[in-house]
Amino acid sequence: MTRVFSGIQPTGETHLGNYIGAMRQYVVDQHHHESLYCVVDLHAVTVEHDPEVLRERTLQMATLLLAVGLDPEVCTLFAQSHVPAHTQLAWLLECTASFGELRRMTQFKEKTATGGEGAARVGLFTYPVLMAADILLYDTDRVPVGDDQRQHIELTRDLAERFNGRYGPTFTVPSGFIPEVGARIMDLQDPATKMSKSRSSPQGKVLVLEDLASVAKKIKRAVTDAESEVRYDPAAKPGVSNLLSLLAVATGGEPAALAERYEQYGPLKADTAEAVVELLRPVQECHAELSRDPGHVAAALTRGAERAVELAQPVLERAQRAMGFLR
Ligand code: AQP
Repeated sequence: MTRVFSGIQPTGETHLGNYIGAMRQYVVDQHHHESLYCVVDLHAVTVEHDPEVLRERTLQMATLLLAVGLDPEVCTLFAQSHVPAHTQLAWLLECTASFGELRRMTQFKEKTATGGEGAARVGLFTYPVLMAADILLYDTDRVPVGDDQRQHIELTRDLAERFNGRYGPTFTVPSGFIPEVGARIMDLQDPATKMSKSRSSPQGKVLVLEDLASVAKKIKRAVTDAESEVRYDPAAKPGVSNLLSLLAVATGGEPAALAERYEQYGPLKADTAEAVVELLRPVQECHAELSRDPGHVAAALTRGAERAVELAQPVLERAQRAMGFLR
């Protein structure tokens, strides 16, 4: 059976891009493949953080994953730091990766653009290797992610192939699964850039748990362009195309076909706002219910970690033996 793995950080507040680009795929995949989903809390400490907030957000992210539809009886949901094999394998892979290839990671360049490299934590530089370990540890075939993760998936594949070439067949070489529509939800105020937890302004991003009246308002105020033609053309018309993508995801349609139904931006914005509100409403209702019982979520994470350890340990030991460690 195909094995699926994906991770999501408990940093910032989860936005529509995270939901549409990643979480939505998780919910579908869990019913078709053996699926593991991980709240990657170790990745959250590559930048400054508050320990109490990290604890809260790890539980909140797990709660949200259950609210969007993950079923812990069907998939394995766990916190990364509960499975020590992630950091153990990361070291073996750090000794497989080269400085030059990590230096080329665009996210490192972007995230150090303002503060400079000198002050950046070493973990911010090496986290793509930890991400490769997260994935390779489960003999993963398929990794559902948004478009911004392409480079990380390529690195993971390169490291798996290099390790297998040097030390003998050890890792499954995974493929990224990037959805055709919604893989890159754009900032509502700056549609040339992706919706981002850290870089979008409050008006540029819609949060999954945001007040629904505010969601509708933000979508109705989304930046479009000076023309009036409704056409799906992400390069030439990023704002309008972003609205069409949101509408398509929320209604199950196809962006180019939906464009033909509109002659003006106003009705497109109104329909998109309504559709996104209805997409988020059941998630918010379920989240409110689950939040009343944090013990249930914590127990699901504990059970998930037990299962993850069972799967990860043999793969870690396989890699350790291949690399020459006494086992
Ligand atoms: N705008 C987006 N459109 C579609 N998918 C997106 N993802 C992120 N932004 C978009 C996908 O969400 C998943 C979670 O990624 P993560 O845990 O690495 O999230 P993050 O980095 O904390 O979130 P952001 O918004 O990407 O934060 P910034 O920009 O601050 O680093 C991934 O599958 C990702 O592709």
